[in-house]
Amino acid sequence: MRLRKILAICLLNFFVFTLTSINAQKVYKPTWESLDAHEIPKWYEDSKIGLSLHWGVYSVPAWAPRLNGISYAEWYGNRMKDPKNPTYAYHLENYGLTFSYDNFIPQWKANSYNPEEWAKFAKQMGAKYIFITSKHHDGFCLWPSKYTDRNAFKMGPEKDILGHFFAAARKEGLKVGLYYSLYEWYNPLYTGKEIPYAGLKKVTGYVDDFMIPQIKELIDLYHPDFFFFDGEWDHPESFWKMKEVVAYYYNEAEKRGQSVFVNDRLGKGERGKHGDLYNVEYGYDNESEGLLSHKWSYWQGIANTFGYNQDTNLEDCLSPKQFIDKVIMGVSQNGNFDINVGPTASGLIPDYEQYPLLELGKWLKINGEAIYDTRYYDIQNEGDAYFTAKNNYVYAIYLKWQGEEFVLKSLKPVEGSKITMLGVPGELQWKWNETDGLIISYPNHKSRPTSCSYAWAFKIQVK
Ligand code: H79
Repeated sequence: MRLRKILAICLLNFFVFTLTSINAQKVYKPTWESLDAHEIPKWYEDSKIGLSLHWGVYSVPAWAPRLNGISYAEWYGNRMKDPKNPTYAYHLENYGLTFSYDNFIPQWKANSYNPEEWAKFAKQMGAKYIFITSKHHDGFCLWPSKYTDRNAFKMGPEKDILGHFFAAARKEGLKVGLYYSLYEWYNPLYTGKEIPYAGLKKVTGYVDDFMIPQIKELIDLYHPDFFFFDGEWDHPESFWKMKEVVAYYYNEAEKRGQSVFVNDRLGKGERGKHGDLYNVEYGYDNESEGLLSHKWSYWQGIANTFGYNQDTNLEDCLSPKQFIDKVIMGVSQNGNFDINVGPTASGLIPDYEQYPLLELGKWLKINGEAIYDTRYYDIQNEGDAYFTAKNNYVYAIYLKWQGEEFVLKSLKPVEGSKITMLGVPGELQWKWNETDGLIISYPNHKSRPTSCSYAWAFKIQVK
């Protein structure tokens, strides 16, 4: 009898223990140790391609000089005040000395704002997630923040831009995130300099009473799937208290069972150290960087600007081939590609920005199998062939057409392996030997397959 009772208690304990551990949420603490244990969501690793948008008051003047091909048109509000920068002269000529940046606010009408179109476009180009500037360095907010009237609901467009954005993107099945700039160039709360700043509500501390509450407000209102923070470089993490912010974000997401991530811009000197992914903004040297064992993402404007720049020529834009090559090279090195477009003030994505992205979408319709859900392979590339891996397969994606024979010294298929080229029906003949490696023949077609004209992917069983 006694034994039975003990057994029953044991059993009960077992159930209670199991049930509570199933329901147990991870709780993150505001320490690097705790936050570093957070894992990047599988959905992000699988997704590979995302669409980033920079849209705001700066989309009205929409101008910046180009330096080595790159422009930062979203920096207008800062550069217009620097007599050494061409933006100063441009502003003087077009608007005059007394026209302040905040005078652009009422001119931002966002008349053609149609986030459903943007979300559909993102899907067409093959992106699995989308994100937008909730607030850039100019401090203008794209949501009805209760902490400032400097927002698109109270001024300018008079719309809850983020509310519509989240609804539209989620309706299309995209993950949705936000860009948020920690610093603001001219916010008197931040700089301590009393200057006119449209919409400002006076509180005591920028970080404690404004920035942190704003980020929490965004989390609570929209449950974003991720954050790309920026503008962290003025101060260390201890100033911004981003460990607290990220712990709050992770814990709120845990409660909802949501898999979220943040980038590594969490304080001066912290890039490449913490956060779920490391952000590379422009300039990544494909050959020397090699394998990056930490998840990273490549972030750049397709037209080499983030915000809309009216002074963009076709040659300022990546061509479809340049862009698709970069995507392939990045993915083979454990990267995602977060490509940015800058809609016009009214809300249209310029045609020259759409074109390369839509070409990527077409390429992915055939070759997506070699990109999505893959992981990096032991070797990133062999000459013009870049590798990705999934299950028992390696995909060798050639950036250049080779002719009738494709030679790969670094791959050994399993015996009897079928080798195919994505988009081309039928098996290809191949042979392998110790000296020459793998030789795939492409004899049935004297010319390139018409399925694609940018890059060609072989599917090879290696396990
Ligand atoms: O939001 C986009 C950029 O505005 C922001 N990050 C991406 C995602 C960014 N802020 N600063 N930087 C990128 C790099 C700094 C560039 C600068 Fe300059 C060089 C600031 C001053 C000199 C380029 C030239 C921008 C303004 C003048």
